[in-house]
Amino acid sequence: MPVAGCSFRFSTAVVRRPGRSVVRGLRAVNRGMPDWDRFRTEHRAYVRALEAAGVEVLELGALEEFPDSVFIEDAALCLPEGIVLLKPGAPSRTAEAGALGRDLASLGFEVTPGDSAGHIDGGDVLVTDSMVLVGLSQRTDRAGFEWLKAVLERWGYAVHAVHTPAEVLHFKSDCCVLDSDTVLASRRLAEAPCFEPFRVLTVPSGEEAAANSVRINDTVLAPSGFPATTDLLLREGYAVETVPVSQANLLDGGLSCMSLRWQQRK
Ligand code: CIR
Repeated sequence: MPVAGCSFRFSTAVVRRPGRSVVRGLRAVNRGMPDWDRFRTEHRAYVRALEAAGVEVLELGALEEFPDSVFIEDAALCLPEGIVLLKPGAPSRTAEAGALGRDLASLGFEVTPGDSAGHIDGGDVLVTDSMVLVGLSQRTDRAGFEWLKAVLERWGYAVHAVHTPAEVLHFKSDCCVLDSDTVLASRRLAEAPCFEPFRVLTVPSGEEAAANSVRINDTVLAPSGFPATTDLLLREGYAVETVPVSQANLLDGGLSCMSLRWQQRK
């Protein structure tokens, strides 16, 4: 059952180290090859930022056979009530969830198998304090949504399907939770009816990628290189830590997708 703060108060995060194969990760448009050393350096900075925000970070080993497995958020959903494996929609990523399930089980976590007939990526699942919004997208279909809805309703969550614009890979590529009542979103999502109950801060034009920020406890981690968004967040009273994600960006990844974050029950 969702409780106030459950969408940004976290005790635990799981990340996966990038393998050398990450440079072959999927991308919609080729904007240059990621640099492996830079990717690794940026990933380490990301882990340090998570720790500084107050979560315990559990680091899983690299999976060379899955170039995109550093984008771990797409393969599972972690909530205080339990961990659900998902069913990533890209054919090269579908089996990532099984590998993640084995890793999580070896850490002692119980997981609900991702046995949906459809597909669903974690990047399309926005957990807020009052509801879970699932973006139907290139990676998440109606069957995947219906399956996750049935799982989460058993845990007391209200789950709604929303539309992800065709040019946006994942719903959360373009939005994030800032607090119980507020989301940050790109202009193309900001006016979506799904955000009606929320106060929406719109990312300044030209900085759309900064909508993929992530609030963790009292800090908003925002991608570096988007000064107008950082200023907006500071003006609104949020504590902001900027984190470089230039190499993940080349693979359509950002801050939210490189960790699973949740409040573990004692
Ligand atoms: C992919 O296309 O699946 C990866 N290259 C990027 C995934 C980013 N995940 C996310 O935004 N949730």
